[in-house]
Amino acid sequence: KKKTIVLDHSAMNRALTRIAHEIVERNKGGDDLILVGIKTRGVPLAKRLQEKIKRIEEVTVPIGELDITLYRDDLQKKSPEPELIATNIEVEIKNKTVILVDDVLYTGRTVRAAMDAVMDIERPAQIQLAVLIDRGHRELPIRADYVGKNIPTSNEELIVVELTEQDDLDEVSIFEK
Ligand code: 3GP
Ligand code: 5GP
Ligand code: MG
Repeated sequence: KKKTIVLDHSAMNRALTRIAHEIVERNKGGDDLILVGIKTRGVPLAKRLQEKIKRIEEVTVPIGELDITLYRDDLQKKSPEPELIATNIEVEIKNKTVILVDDVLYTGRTVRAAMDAVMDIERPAQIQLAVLIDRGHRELPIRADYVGKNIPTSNEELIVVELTEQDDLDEVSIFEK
């Protein structure tokens, strides 16, 4: 049962454009940044931010990927901690600012696992977090530096994020589980 569309293509694009501007403003440009997408949908979002930052600053920020397991076999029950499956970060992160990118921020456990994965590689200067949607319900002291849209949800609701790179359209909607 679809409840509502919370972001359509234009709204999503505007939110990502704003985040790209916020990233270069906060970091005084695009140098010394690395965008790290959390699979799956964090990866195309990181790519879109890379393109937008390139248009604003004329620098190509390198991209990496983290694959962190689905830790819920059905999406209603909580179970073990999310775990890292694979990293693909080809660039040196020492003394760089790593910007983690994910579609939805919920309990914060995925981001915690992602921060561990980054720190296991090397010590970055900073880690920042960009998410398209913050749906609340944090279980750890984690917050995003850049948020496309805050959507207060109940635990019975589900945010569905569709991106043209993987789905047939750009849309974020809320469903009843
Ligand atoms: P993603 O590839 O966009 O990250 O985790 C697998 C997919 O299931 C995710 O796709 C995410 O969109 C979706 N999903 C919906 N609700 C949840 C949830 O509560 N936890 C996790 N891990 N994924 C969820
Ligand atoms: P967390 O670890 O913060 O609980 O959940 C974050 C991860 O789980 C993100 O990678 C995100 O894809 C996924 N996730 C959690 N809740 C939702 C949701 O309601 N919708 C979608 N699309 N993904 C979610
Ligand atoms: Mg995700």
